Amino acid sequence: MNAMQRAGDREVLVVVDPQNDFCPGGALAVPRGDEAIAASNRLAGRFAHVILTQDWHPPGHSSFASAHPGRQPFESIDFDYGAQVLWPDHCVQGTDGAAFHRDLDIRHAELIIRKGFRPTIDSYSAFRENDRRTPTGLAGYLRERGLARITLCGLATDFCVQFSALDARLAGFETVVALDACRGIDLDGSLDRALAAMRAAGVELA
Ligand code: VGL
Ligand code: ZN
Repeated sequence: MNAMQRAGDREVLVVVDPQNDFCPGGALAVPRGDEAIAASNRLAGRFAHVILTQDWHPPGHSSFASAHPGRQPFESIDFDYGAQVLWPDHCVQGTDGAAFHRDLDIRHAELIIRKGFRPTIDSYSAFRENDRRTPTGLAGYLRERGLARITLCGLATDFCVQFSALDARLAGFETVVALDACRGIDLDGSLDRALAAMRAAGVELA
């Protein structure tokens, strides 16, 4: 789809985690994250079908460094299911930080997928939690709705957007990431690694 075209009926835009805590001033602010909100609003106008995801953690979630005495945010530790980065407390259920960004303006969004609500499992992907087993239900929803081509945007490019894009490919969907409507965290080169991994998996980077 080029810049001026409208998306077809089998296409869906998934806006990943457009929340206050991932924007400047928030608890886990992505540099220039607010630019992804404005760009997502514009992109959404071209899609008949839009889904939002919402990072939605209970207080004391296991992905929070504060739940692990002696650990600092952005350290990585081993969980049962593998390596897990520890984050500052963010997107706590019902808080202003977890709310959609005040400038997000996508009234026609049809579904909100919440993720990361299980106390002991983090979830970057909109499809599967970080244990790589627990489904969110999104793949089934898309199939039942006949939505076969997914465009992703939002926050953060190298975490939730990347994991969602790779899982979308694994589930057999055509997958596009609209990079101009994403912003990344970039921990130790994670942004470049994410772009390479998405390209290698057949994700179209637009
Ligand atoms: C995210 C870290 C922790 C994201 C969510 O939306 O990319 N990153 N929780
Ligand atoms: Zn989170």
